[in-house]
Amino acid sequence: MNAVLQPTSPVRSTQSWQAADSAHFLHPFTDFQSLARKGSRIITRAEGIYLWDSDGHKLLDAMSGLWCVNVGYGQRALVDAAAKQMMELPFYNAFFQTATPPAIELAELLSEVTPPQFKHVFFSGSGSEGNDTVVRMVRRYWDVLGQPDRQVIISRHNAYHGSTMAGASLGGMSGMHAQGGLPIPNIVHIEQPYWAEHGRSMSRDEFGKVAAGWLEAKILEIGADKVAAFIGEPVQGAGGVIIPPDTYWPEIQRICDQYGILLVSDEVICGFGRTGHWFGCERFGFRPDLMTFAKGVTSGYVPLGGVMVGDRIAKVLIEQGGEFEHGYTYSGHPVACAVALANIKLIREQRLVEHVHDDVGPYLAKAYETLRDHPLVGDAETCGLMGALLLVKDKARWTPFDPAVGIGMVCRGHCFANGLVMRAVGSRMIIAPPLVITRAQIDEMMALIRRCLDLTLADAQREGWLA
Ligand code: PXG
Repeated sequence: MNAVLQPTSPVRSTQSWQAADSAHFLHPFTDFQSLARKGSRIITRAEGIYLWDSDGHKLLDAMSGLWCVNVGYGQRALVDAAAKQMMELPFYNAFFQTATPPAIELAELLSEVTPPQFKHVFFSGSGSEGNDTVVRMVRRYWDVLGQPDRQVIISRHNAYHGSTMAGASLGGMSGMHAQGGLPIPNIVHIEQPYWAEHGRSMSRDEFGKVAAGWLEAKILEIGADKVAAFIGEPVQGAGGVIIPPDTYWPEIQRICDQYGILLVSDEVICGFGRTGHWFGCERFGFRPDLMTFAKGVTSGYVPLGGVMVGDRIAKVLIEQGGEFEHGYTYSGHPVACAVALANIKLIREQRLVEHVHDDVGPYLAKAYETLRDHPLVGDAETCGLMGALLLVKDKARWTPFDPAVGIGMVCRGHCFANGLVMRAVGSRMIIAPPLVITRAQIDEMMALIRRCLDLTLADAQREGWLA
């Protein structure tokens, strides 16, 4: 790993950063007053899989920033690619019959590393924008084909597809829908394939088919001639690393095929090696018509997103569509594309997808198995380099804690205090570490996780939360 920069001493004190932060910076998904009382943790530098805060504390970043720093921090090749491109051509657009070399080369490379039906890409600046493009493109496709009534896009409860109007509408987060008049029309949701919540009376495999059947039921309820597409994350990330049974996606594919409905895989988290395959749809064996990506495409070094457009749709839009009236200033931003090129080349050269598939993915899976003996852990599961722990009050029956306890946030507090970044989604503790993580670093992470679970258990015993 290259060290890009030597540690620099912070120019301001933590207190001064925090005061300016709460005076001026409205953070995403944040209760502003409550954060102002506590003060932000200021992250000042990073290297490999570690972060340092403004007080000099070192943290193992088991969330890869926000599911994105796949190649780890401090990769010189990405920094050099950005600097070189900024000197040569920091920006030019792709609107009026122009293009730039990095955008063209990235489009070419993406068609190589994605499944064979993808030969075209539409670039955006983020995953949310990518999903806005999905909504526009899916509806345009059916318009061009003379089926304008095919408007409805089916998604899932507890899905996350971003925070723009379309992204948040596709997503199934009730808190988001409660603010701002969402979802927009013609987006509906079915239940998620979460076995622990909906399927424990069945085997996982049986449940996978039942959960996919909810899509068929919804299509029949709406009328197949009104349904445009189904969208899903191969593994739901922000929803709590919900790993579907292996029977789920093939059955979803069968249903989409049967009714002629477009299938969209939101690969913003699962793409670029996270599951031990280049893309999550390859792990789960389905063949999407569109694939949203962001995050791992640049390992988060600069913002970039987009949509891979499968042949079925590309052919119609190119041959019959005329002008597609949609695009962003930064569609194909040359600096972002140059960084993505360097990132994807690095993933290939360092064989990071194979590293996850053959080595650290199975190693993490075994390590997670051992957590099943912990008194707080109801379930422990992984998929590639994503992992989830379900914290329960009663192991035998998986009785949940009183939500007022906020057991996940208690555990997360211990993680931060002990040098580990883990995320809590309700009572699920989740991880998605950089793909460059080694076995020794997984051992280190597991020791931290166990310590934090022990501390959380001690709290639960002392406070009477187990009663
Ligand atoms: N699709 C998926 C599957 C995502 O996970 C987006 C789209 C939106 O991407 P942008 O780049 O617009 O943020 C995401 C983003 C969390 C968390 O709390 C997850 C995301 C974003 C913010 C927080 O786990 N995923």
